[in-house]
Amino acid sequence: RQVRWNSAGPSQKEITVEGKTYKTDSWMNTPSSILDAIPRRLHTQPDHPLTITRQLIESRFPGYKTHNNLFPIVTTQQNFDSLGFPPDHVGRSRTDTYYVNKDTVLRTHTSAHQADTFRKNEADAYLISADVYRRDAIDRSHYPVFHQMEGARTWDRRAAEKQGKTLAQIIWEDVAKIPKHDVKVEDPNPTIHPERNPLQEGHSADETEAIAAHLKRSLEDVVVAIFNAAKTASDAGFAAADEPLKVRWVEAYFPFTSPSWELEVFWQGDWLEVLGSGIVQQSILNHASVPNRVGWAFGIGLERIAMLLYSIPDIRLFWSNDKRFLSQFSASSPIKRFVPFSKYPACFKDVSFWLRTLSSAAGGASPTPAPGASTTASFHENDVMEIAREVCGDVVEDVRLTDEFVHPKTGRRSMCYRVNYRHLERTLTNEETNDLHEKFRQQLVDKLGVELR
Ligand code: FA5
Ligand code: MG
Repeated sequence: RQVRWNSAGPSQKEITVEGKTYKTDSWMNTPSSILDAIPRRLHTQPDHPLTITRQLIESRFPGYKTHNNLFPIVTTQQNFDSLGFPPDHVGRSRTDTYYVNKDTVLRTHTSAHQADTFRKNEADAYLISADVYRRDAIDRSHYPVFHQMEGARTWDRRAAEKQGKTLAQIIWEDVAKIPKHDVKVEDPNPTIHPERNPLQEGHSADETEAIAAHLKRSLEDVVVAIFNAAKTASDAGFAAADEPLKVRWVEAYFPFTSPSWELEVFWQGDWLEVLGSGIVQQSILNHASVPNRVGWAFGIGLERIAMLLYSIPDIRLFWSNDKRFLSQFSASSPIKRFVPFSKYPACFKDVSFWLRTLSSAAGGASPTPAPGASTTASFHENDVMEIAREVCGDVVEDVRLTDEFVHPKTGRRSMCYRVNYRHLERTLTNEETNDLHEKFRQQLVDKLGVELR
């Protein structure tokens, strides 16, 4: 075990993760099950589908400096401040982010390393692949630990000057070097827009258009490469519909890029977001002591790409040590579609409860309270999700809110969640599921102070 809880005196608590020790405080909300995931580093495990996916993407970015081993515990400065997140941004909330202490978090995205990597100034371009951590919903495409690859490409104005060219000229020349494709791309929004996407200070319109073109062509090339790899797979799921690949660029917002876009791929009848990207805010490069550089960055979800590539139906499978899963992937042979082992039966169980109220303690419900008479204590669904993960581990496939109402007289709020229990590797017994569900219900009471109905 690489994660250790140390007890140093009655009020002092610390944790040690891979030899690094952190003091915890009242901000600490990271359960040991999450800390235990840190040493796994799935994206570097030989023949793991996330490793193969990472390598496939890396192969489309020759010359980019790769980082695959950056430590996941970072400061709030790295994860948020260095990227221009405002102090009240929801991403900073303890309901969304795993804290170790007030100033220390498990990185929520690979962008946490952007400023430091720019500051190192080792290369014009880099790729960072890493595990990231978010308190989030539970379903087949969300898991509290997943993997991202961050990429960035910058150009140095002084290098252009030396060559006697404009920066835009140099970038357009680089755009021309990116492999061409004939995939249909929807991209209706103008790069520059007076309100939504005004030019960044110091950037010319031509530079901005050139950087945007380089970013978009580079990432389209990745998606086309993934699609082609999936197509050559026998009976490929991604290409199974025999439909041509369709992608589109959608305007997005990130505090650290402007303009910003998400790339979506049409898959199984729906648009699926695969990455976020944009032109790097000049202030970030300036603060990183490379004010002469301009460029773009992206962050892509490796699980999402691997699920497309192999037709992997459930994100929990990436964590499986079952040979029936792992033996299906090999870095040295062509991509083959994942053959699911038989799907074991699902078991649905509901839990309904009243939320804790702030005024109900004082004598309970009054005879004729006005609607909203009692104030509901703060409640966040991610806490329910986490308790489900803590109690049930990967046996829980899905947790969904199925009903919610406010009592007309007491003003109390009731919630009903439906939990789908399903083991990936075997059939659960009734007893096991009942046991898990009972523990889950009890933990909701103990940790959230709800009243079961
Ligand atoms: C970000 O994390 C930004 N840091 C991306 C970025 C980097 C933008 C650099 C601009 C410049 P977002 O939260 O949308 O953005 O996540 C990026 C990608 O990670 C998503 O498109 C998706 O592919 C993947 N992703 C996000 N949340 C999850 C999740 N819970 N499970 C699996 N994949 C996820
Ligand atoms: Mg997004």
